[in-house]
Amino acid sequence: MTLNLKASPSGTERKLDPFYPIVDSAAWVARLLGAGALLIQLRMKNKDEATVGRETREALALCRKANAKLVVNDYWRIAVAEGAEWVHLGQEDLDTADLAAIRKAGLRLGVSTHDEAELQRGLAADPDYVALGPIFPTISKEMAFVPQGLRKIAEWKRRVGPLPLCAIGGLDLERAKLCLAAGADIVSVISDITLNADPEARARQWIAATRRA
Ligand code: 3NM
Repeated sequence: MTLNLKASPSGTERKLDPFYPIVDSAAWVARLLGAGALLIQLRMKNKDEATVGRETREALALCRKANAKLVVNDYWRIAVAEGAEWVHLGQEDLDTADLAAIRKAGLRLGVSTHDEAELQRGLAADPDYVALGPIFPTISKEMAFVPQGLRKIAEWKRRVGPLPLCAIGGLDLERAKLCLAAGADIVSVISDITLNADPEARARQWIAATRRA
C-alpha cells in the first residue's frame, strides 16, 4: 500500500528538530514552546480520555500557533479526532492501533523499539521515525530492557536507513551530545528537563547544543 504518511512536496518532513522533549500536559507544552522547542511529545499516562482529549486539543492549538510539531503518544484516536499531525506508538500500542486508519487520516508515525524483533515490527509499520531506548538507565519508565549503550545507535542507524533515529532514555545534555555523535538524529528526554530546577533554561541549553550538533 502506498502511504500518504510522508507525502511532502519539498521532502522536508523528515527533518525533525533534534530536541524532542516529552511532557505530560498542555501546561508543560506551553513552557517548552516558550523556551523554543519545536518538536514535543505529549505522553499522558493514567488519565481519563476526556482529560487526554482536552489536553491534546490545547497542546495542539499551542503548537500550531508556535509552528511546532506535537506528537501524541498512544492515543491515536484522539490524535485523529483532533487533527494532529503526529502520533507515537509503543510496541503495545502497535498491537491494538488501527494503522490503516492512522494512515488514512494522514498522520505521521513514530515507533519505539528496544530489540531486533521490535525493530522489525516497527519498520513494518512504515514509520516516519524510529526511537531506540533506553540508551542509559532511566527513572521515568519501567523498562524490561537493559540499557542499549551508545554502540547500538550506530547499528540502528544503519538499519533504519534514511529514517530519523531518535535516542531516548536516561539522557542528560552530555549524553545527548554523545548520542548525536553516535548517529542519532534526534534526542528525546523527560527528567533532565522536567526535574530541572529551571526547565526552560535547561531546554534552551539543549536547544543550543543539539541544533549546533
Ligand atoms: N521511552 P528520561 S525510555 C518514555 O526506551 C521512554 O522506549 C523509553 O525518560 C524507551 O529522559 C523513556 O527521564 C523515558 O530517561 C525517558
